[in-house]
Amino acid sequence: MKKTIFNTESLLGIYEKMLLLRRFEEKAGQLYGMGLIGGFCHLYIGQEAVAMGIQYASDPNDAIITSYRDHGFILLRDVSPESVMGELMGKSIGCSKGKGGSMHMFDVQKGFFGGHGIVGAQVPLGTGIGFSFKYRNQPNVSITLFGDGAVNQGQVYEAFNMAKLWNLPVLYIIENNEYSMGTPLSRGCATTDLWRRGQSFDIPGEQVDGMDFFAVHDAVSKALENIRAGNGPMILEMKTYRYKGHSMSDPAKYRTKEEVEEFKHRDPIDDIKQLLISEHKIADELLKSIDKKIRANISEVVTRCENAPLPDPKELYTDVYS
Ligand SMILES: Cc1ncc(C[n+]2csc(CCOP(=O)(O)OP(=O)(O)O)c2C)c(N)n1
Ligand SMILES: [Mg+2]
Repeated sequence: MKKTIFNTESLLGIYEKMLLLRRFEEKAGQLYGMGLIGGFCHLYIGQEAVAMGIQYASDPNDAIITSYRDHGFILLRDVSPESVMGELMGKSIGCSKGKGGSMHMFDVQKGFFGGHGIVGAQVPLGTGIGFSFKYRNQPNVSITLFGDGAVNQGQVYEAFNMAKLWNLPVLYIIENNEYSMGTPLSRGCATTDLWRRGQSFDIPGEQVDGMDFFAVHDAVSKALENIRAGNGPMILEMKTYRYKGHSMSDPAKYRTKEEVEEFKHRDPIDDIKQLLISEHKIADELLKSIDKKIRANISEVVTRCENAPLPDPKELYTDVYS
């Protein structure tokens, strides 16, 4: 892959961001266990290369819309960890004023359109965002993410049809982490080459190693360029893996230890770390100090969130319709 286009400074920045996602999620899991986060909560641990590769390849004015596994995406849109953690903890300082929680993160000013709990529902919404870009002659792309469990939903194909018919600037990204809750891909999907799911609409697709930041960055950069040139929608299937269970209530006993270990050997953050050490001659001490700084920042964020107020009961009646 094109590792050479990244200099030491940019790689360090990428490493720091990916590690922030990882440590943030670990802390969220811990707080959930302590009862400080309630409701549903789905962690992004293991899949960081996908969000980071997309973020690095896209323009801040491109839109991102995804499922409930959304913490990493909103953090990478430069929404503050305090605003995201505050939302998880149901506090008024949260990005959705503490009323959305884990599955409903939002910051439209930063181009992040959620956080959606209904499997597949974000696909027509993301297609609509693509329509609005085209209608307003904006040169942007709607990056619409969904999981391997969403690919059999009818509304996905209704959206594909319209996107191709109207030549909309939408990049569909399937995060294929091999499981839909406890159901492995092959048990729920008649065809498992998900990148081919747009074929009958003439939407080109490609499979990408979603554990490799460089592969994701490369594929998304090319796809965005192609879509911006007016060539209509595309599909990228990211082969990725989640290290934790589906949600906080899932001990993930449906997977073998060996399978999980195999993917842990391909940890996307370790990959960048090894590259920094071996090719960019970065000292392990520097990387450790980055980790320490991230952990300390997150701890401070949590303290501030613990001290922040809950939403006012009157807020029950605001933001219900937009
Ligand atoms: C329409 C609908 N059906 C079922 C559910 C219950 N459900 C929540 S998550 C999920 C699995 C989705 O898996 P996938 O799309 O692969 O995403 P992942 O959790 O792996 O990121 C299901 C079936 C739901 N939220 N919405
Ligand atoms: Mg899945």
